[in-house]
Amino acid sequence: NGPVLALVGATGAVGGVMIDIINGRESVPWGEIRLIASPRSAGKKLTVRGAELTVLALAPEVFDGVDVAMFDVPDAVSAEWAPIAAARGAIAVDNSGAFRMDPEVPLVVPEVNADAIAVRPKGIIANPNCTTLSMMAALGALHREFGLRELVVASYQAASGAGQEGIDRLHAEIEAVAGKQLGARAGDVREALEAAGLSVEDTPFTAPLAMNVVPWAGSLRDGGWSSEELKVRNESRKILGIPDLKVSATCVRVPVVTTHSLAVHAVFGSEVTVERAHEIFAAQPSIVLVDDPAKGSFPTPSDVVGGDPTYVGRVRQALDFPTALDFFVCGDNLRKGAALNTYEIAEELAVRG
Ligand code: 11C
Repeated sequence: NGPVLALVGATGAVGGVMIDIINGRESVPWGEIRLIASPRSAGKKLTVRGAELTVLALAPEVFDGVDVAMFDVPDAVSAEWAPIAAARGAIAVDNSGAFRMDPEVPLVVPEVNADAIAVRPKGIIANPNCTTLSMMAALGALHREFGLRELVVASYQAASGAGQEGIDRLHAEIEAVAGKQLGARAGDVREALEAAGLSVEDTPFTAPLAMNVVPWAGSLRDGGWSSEELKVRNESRKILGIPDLKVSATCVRVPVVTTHSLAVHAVFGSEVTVERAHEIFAAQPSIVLVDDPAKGSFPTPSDVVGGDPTYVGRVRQALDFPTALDFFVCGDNLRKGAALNTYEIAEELAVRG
């Protein structure tokens, strides 16, 4: 009758995308799907593959009989409840940061390291941060041929990385600055937001995001690094299986609603050409190559949002670095960056029995 799938966090921003993804699949391997959320959201009714399901309140018993439980909830909720689900016999696939760097928890991007899901002593599998994920399909494919040695990246992260609150804030800021002649004097955007009642002391982005870029995401760590930059470093090493990979990241928020982008400088163990990189990208089913700058053709977030693949363009052989490539990637941070990759791991588990 098929395995039982649970979705914890069914009523959140990523949970909604997860349900869209399940509804959009031609077929699913599941005999039953359970929707779970906080007691506050329990009782809501949501339609999944034509059936109206009632959201259940998070409790230990809801995991009884569940084979795979996907978690799209804050770190602290996952830290408490993924082990409970695992103790009740489910494999927890967790999209929070709670377990990603636990050596007993695989961190999986199916097209890069699918086999890692087989070794999961805690019954938990982690899904990477959306910023790391956005470049993993491209880097994994190149690494298999050229051997990745060093990575220098700058991110251009969308507001929805900060959840619904981030989306709402960006929309409100854009409304507050719309039609005004701003951007010629330091502080004028900030003043316009304050005048519209949008305190810049109380924003998920630390600074105005409309008409701006903000070199900050996450929380402060030693040495002036942000938690997001350290996640990019640590998670890339773990997913690619290169513990000593040299990584330097600068994470930047941009006024885009959804779809993270990254400018990537990747140094390899052998010489690389754009032609071969194009062939490698074209052969990877989860990558769409959009790379014809003479025709103005390259990926941008507003052109690719809502899509499942990683979009890659601006591929260049770095002029002063014979073993390095520079390129630009865009990936929907709510789909492949979160819900889709989590769901792909769950389906892989179902396929492998
Ligand atoms: C952002 N990447 O764009 C973050 C959101 O570790 O799962 C996801 C945080 C995480 O703000």
